[in-house]
Amino acid sequence: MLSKAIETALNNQIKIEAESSQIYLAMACWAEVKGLEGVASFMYAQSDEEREHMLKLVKFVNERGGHAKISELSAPNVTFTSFKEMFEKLFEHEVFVSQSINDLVHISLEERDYASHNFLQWYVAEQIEEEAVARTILDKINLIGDDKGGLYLFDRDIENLTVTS
Ligand code: OFO
Repeated sequence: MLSKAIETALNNQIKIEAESSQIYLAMACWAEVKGLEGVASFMYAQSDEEREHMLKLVKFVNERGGHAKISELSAPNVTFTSFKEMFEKLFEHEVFVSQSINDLVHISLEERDYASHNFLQWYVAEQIEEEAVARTILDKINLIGDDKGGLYLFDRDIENLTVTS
């Protein structure tokens, strides 16, 4: 059985994961209309994964005697000044999500909720991977700079970087 404090915190995370899915869907659309198919499919895949993260939490909350709340979401950014800016935003967002997961882990310990603590370890590991992928992409973008040929190759290769979960 979930305590009120952990249920509220998990519901907050459900909203964050849903918003992450929307944020990356908006990035996918921007990349697609700019003609970068590889980047777009990477972002569509990221968006799908965030929905999976959300659903995993929804089911956990409901199975543990809580009630998962599906709430209104903040609208994501839909335009970016450059691909670099878009991937910087993705990285910053993943760092924010990691912080939120850390806070949740902290609450689960305060509440002595070891089932939730155990469940959350999957998210801790996932965030390490997602931050690492985002960092690798940013390094590549910095290497490319303004080189159009480099951007073409980057767009072709990024699909191999999709995070698996
Ligand atoms: Fe990319 O973050 Fe979910 O967990």
